[in-house]
Amino acid sequence: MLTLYQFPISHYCEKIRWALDHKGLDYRLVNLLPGFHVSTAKKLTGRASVPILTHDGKTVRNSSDIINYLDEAFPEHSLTPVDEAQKQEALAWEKFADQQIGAHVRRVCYYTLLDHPALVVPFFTGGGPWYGPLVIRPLFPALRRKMRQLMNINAAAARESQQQLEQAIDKVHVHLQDRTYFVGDGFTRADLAVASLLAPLCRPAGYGLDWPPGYPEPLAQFVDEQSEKLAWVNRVYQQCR
Ligand SMILES: N[C@@H](CCC(=O)N[C@@H](CS)C(=O)NCC(=O)O)C(=O)O
Repeated sequence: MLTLYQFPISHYCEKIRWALDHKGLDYRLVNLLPGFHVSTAKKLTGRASVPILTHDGKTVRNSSDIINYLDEAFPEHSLTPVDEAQKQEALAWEKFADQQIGAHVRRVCYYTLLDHPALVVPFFTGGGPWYGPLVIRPLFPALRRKMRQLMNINAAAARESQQQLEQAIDKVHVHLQDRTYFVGDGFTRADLAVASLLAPLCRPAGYGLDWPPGYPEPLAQFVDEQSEKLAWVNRVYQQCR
């Protein structure tokens, strides 16, 4: 039995949902409540972060290690190219997404969204235990303080992350100008990683969240400015998710 411990809103967890779906695997989702996730996650891995995958007595954390595990345990519909040069290229793009996109998207989004509890609390509690909203709503101010501290969410850091993201989105845009996929001529973990980690900016239906029709400012303006260069994210979600 495959079990994914996750947050529905987390784009690193979306990487794994997509990988599992791409392989057509049956799995159980355990949606954790932010803050309360720490005890479950630490019991499983000794660390606080999700996604965490358990399978037949084995526990794997960290999204790229989970994809490695899935490709070894379930080689059909592999996300890792067989050709060694293409494999290294796909892994390099995935690392780029994990390091140059993931945390910056999270900081830029939360910088705006944490000021809008009515928007963000349903993201934190949807699909979780029934008591989630009852617990998270009154604790939200404390949770928000902790998140801002842990993820360095403030105006200066958000501005810096926005600049880093602009560069990363440009790099992706240039690379994809004359090709459909990042590596070779098929969908790989490179496409999956970059698209899922950028997805919160694009709100694609396949992500599984009940996105709002638009974002509040200042996030709305940033998303709007980048929308042309991000059009491929929605395209890859429509075609491959
Ligand atoms: N490098 C990790 C990053 C995972 C990550 O940042 N997870 C966030 C959610 S997006 C998390 O669990 N944050 C809560 C915490 O660390 O306590 C991966 O690829 O899995």
